[in-house]
Amino acid sequence: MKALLIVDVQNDFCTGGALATQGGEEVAPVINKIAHKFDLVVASKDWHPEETVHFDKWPRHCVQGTHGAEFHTDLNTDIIDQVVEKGTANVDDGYSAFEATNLNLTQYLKSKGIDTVYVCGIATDYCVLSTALDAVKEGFNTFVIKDAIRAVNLQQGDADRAIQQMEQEGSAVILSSEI
Ligand code: VGL
Repeated sequence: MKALLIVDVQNDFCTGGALATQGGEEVAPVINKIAHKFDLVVASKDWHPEETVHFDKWPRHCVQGTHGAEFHTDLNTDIIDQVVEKGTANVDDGYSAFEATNLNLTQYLKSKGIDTVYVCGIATDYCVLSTALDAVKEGFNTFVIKDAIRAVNLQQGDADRAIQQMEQEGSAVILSSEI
């Protein structure tokens, strides 16, 4: 059984947002198109408190209950079975969807019989990276969908380095057309 893990397709990571990636919203139509191929669809939200050490490193973004923290309107939310919230603590970054605080993601996926996960969303070099690395560590067969991710790219090449690291640590990187 396989699950799609949609990471942080939220306004603040898309064009015009507080921490915009280039063309972040372009992942949405790709995700909408493939969602029916999965037994389960989980979407994470970066869901920060007003004050967090995370904002010492990053512009304020995805504050709980704000417009910036909502899913981008291009993402069809009808496809989502379960939303998970992460980054909710004020003492850490909470990049990975496996750090969700509203449920234990590993237990939830295993309870649904999921053994394989496909990771997509934003951002390639932070939350997608952490989620894919954790998925492998938690024992899931892990795929990353290369045309359904976008990077922050603080330094040129960050996206490529993240993809290389995901591959080195056990994820397979594929295109949505290969699913
Ligand atoms: C993210 C940078 C800061 C992400 C979150 O969703 O990848 N990146 N906070």
